[in-house]
Amino acid sequence: MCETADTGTAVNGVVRVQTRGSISVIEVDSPPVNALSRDVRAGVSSAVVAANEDPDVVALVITCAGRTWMAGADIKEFGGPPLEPTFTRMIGVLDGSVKPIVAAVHGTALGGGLELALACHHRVAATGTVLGSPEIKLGLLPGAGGTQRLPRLIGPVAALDLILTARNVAADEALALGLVDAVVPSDELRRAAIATALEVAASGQPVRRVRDLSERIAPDAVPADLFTEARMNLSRSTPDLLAPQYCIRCVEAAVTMPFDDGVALERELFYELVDTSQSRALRHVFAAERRVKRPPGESASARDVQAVGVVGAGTMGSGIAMALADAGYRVHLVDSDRGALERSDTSAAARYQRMVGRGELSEAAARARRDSIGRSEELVSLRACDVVIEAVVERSDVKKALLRQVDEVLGADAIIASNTSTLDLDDLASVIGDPSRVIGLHFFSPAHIMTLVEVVRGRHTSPDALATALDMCRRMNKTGVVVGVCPGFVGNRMLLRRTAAADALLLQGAMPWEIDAALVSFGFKMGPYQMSDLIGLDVLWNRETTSSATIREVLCEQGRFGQKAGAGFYDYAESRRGAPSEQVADIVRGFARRSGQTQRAFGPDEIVDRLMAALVNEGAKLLDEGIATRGSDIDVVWVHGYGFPRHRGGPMFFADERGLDRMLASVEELGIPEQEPAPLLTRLVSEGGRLATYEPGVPSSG
Ligand code: T1G
Repeated sequence: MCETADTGTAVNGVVRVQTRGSISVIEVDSPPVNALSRDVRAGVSSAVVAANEDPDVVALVITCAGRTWMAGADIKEFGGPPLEPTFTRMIGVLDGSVKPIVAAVHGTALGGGLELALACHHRVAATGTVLGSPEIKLGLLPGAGGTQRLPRLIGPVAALDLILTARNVAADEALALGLVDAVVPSDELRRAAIATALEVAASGQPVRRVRDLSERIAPDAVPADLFTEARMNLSRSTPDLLAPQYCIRCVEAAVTMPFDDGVALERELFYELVDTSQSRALRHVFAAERRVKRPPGESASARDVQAVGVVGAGTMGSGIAMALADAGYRVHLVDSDRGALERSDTSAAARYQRMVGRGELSEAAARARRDSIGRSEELVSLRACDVVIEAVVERSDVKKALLRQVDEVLGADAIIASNTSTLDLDDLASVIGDPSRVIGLHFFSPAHIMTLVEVVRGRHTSPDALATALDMCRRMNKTGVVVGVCPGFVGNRMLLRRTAAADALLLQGAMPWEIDAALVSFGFKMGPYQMSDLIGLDVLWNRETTSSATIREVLCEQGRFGQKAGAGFYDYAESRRGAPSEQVADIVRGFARRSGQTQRAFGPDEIVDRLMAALVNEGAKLLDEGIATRGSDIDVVWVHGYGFPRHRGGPMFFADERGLDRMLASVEELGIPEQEPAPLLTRLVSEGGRLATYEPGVPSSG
């Protein structure tokens, strides 16, 4: 951490300057992450100019107070007009400095923060610092000279790697790359930066501007196929994303054009990206993911949770136990079936060994992780737990009986969570003496991998139980979204509507593979029928009562249970990916004919409209009912729980982009009785409102 200067002259509300002998120490103090807002840019620019005009100053140090060096541009400024001084102007001031500037970097030096450091002449980093160019995660590119300076400092190969992977580089790798000149203990950072500034000034050498470096970008230093290769990789990995392609153009310009021309191209392409739907969608998701940490309603402090119990050592329970162990909790996994406990331990051990093999864990850490999950057949072992999560079979009678037992075993203030995905949490809570300690934690399978958790707030759930659940999600590196109680909560209730809309299209002339293809080209990893084959068509099928009433029933009656049976909606005999099946086509056509509906072809755009309309309409109903509290929460649920492509922003953001009037028209074409238009959707269409920014009680920006 950077100690905060105890004195100094305020340049403005977020930048102050302290003179240490002949060194001007410029300190940015703009919590929480010293984002490069207009005021920060103005303060730094003025301080650098003043130091250059001060005859007593021989060199400058730029440093930050608080947890981190500047973590990038202020994302809240995007979408509006560029505010003076722009990044270009601020970087130009640093470029114009005739006195050496040393950046004293700590925390997360990201995006524009890294670019500011690159415009300094030397960089000293504290141990533990990470540096990176995450702009493509926001659908952008490093727009303050980063695409031109990085190649000159660390070479175009490393520069492309950093920019296209958006990964964080640890301090020691940064030192090896030449991104920083020294790494020092945190508590010596300011002193070391000042010493560097004095040393460089005393050398009498001209300032070493990164923009003037040329060795790393000399033609013979650049692999001939670097950019062709990079473009080919993108065409395979993220063909739809614009920002990575624009980044390649800029880095290529760094090795083919003069510096200023490269900066001009970078700026032109940056402003082009800022206005794209992809960047607005990615920035929307970024902000929405942070908003979900602050649910509306009474706030409370999270309790200190050390030991967590999990009841049920099946797939979900074991996954939850591993997710908790990964987060450093002591875990007590209970199951009356010793075989289930042993299988759970075996799969955990295998997973940790795989992580050791991948270099993600040391042997010792893997052993400690495995040992942090205690296993027992006795509920009494839960006594010392601060939280207990039940993940037993999805039957109300079984869950209620268990919850009664758990209630007797636990301490009075332990929190009791249910992982139910379909049952009424309030009904389950009714068997607990104090229902305020009951909450839902709907993990998604596999629980140790999927990032979404629907945090179900019951009628009596206390604010501190809610805060504790959200804090646990944060510790598990998961995204907890608070939802209300209803069948399927938010995600699955919307998914059911999308499935119904897809099935309705089958009766009007579409084929399963056409529907899947439309969603895959939209950006999903798979469509509804590919997902059904993966999960298994027989999951909800009843052998006793089946009566060939639906396409799924007929497929199950023919043993076409999906991938596991070698056939489902698709045939898997020839290819693992599955091939359209003539047999299934005949079944679909038969049902369509008997439905008496007009048959016609559907293009991908119309298929997407219909399925999105079903999603969005149900989302609007969830908002109307208060089950979801923000439109952007629903987007987070779908991006994190259902593979909604991030660069599309989530269903609500997508609907706004497509046009709510067009969505409403598609809802009306669904022709599904229980999917009549949601009142909120109709109202927002008439008011010109937006779903993605909708929050009851908060004016929805048009
Ligand atoms: N601008 C404004 N606010 C930001 C911010 C940013 N860049 N980054 C974080 N915040 C807020 C965030 O909204 C939250 O506020 C609080 O800080 C803590 O964030 C010109 C164009 C830095 C690793 O992409 O990756 O520079 O909601 O909960 O988990 O070429 O925030 O509490 O009120 O995430 O400890 C490039 C984005 C921008 C970095 C900290 N930079 N931020 O993680 O805390 S584009 C980024 C992060 C750019 C240049 C280009 C993370 C973090 P609140 P948090 P965290």
